[in-house]
Amino acid sequence: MGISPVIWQFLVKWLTASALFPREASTIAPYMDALYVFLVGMTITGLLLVGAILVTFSIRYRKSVHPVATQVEGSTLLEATWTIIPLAIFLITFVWGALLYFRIYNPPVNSMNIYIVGKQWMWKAEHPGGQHEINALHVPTGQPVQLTMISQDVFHSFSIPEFRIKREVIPGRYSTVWFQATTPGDYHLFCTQYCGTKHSAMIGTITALSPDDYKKWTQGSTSGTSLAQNGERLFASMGCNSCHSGNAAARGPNLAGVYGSRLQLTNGSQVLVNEAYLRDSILNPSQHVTAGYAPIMPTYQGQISEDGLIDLIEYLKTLNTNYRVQQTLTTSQSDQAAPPASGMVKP
Ligand code: HEC
Ligand SMILES: [Cu+2]
Repeated sequence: MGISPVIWQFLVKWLTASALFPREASTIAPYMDALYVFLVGMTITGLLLVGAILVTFSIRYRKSVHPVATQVEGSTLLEATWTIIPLAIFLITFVWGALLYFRIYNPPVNSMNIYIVGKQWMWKAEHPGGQHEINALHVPTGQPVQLTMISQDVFHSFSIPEFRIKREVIPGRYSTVWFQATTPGDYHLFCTQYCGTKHSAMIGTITALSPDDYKKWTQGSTSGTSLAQNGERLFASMGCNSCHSGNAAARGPNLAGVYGSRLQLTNGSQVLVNEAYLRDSILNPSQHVTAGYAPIMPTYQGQISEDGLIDLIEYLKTLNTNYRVQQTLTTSQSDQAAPPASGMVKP
């Protein structure tokens, strides 16, 4: 930035105080605003330049002074100047914008993950610890937070103006965005994609808390079971463990450690197993069959909600060893929650 920090701070204070600008409350906000001010500055400079030339020429070459027009031949220097300067400005803007884009869309590796499910007309937030919120989201300051978002119906868009973030929330596909809140406080959450009658009511409050307060909040508002624990129950009650028992003779692959691994598919390609892939392999198993297995897994399309899928995914992510599957298996057999499916291998 060419602007000195003092002028910059003054500018931001003035813009915020005059209610022209939302507060800057995330680490990315000053970077976004710098680019924005640069763009506005360039636009105003261009406007003033053209305006000044227009007025000067109208006075200088008015009819009473210049009754007969003089023919002017081209000037290479002039033409090169007015091509190269704007080109340079556009390229600077492009590179600047691209760098910022990569920064905004690549979450730091140490970020915590929260799920967001959008639907007509509300936002649901699901924390890994099992805290559920509606039209509200509590986050700690000083810690990168990644949101993994999906819509249950139409397109929505998740926007927190004070954090300068906004991302489409799409049916059938996870999209992500991240931020790091800097100042404790309450901030607006908007849906910025027209999504039906009560679109304007699809709003909420983001509460940024200091790390200590956040810890208190998570302890005070837990539902008792984490997402992974809910997923574990689903895994048993939906009969997933009849094929994914982890036994050598099981009909489905062992799912322990599958998250984050690279799978070889029957069609010869390789995939990285992330949240999106897990979701898709539950809904469209025949689309990408793991090498060495028959395409016998049934589709669960329409049988499980987005929340249920999130639970299952969080459960699968915890399966670093086969221990948990075996536990689930024994529990579900002992309380008869899921009668063993035909063809299930007896231990
Ligand atoms: C009838 C047996 C069967 C059932 C029931 C079943 N699966 Fe599968 N599953 C398979 C087989 C076989 C594969 C490997 C072939 C493929 O990718 O379709 C597989 C693949 C997968 C994969 C891809 C990862 C990998 O290692 O291939 C995931 C994730 C998965 N299943 C999760 C589930 C979940 C969650 C459930 C319950 C909602 C479930 N499965 C129910 C048989 C089954
Ligand atoms: Cu919406």
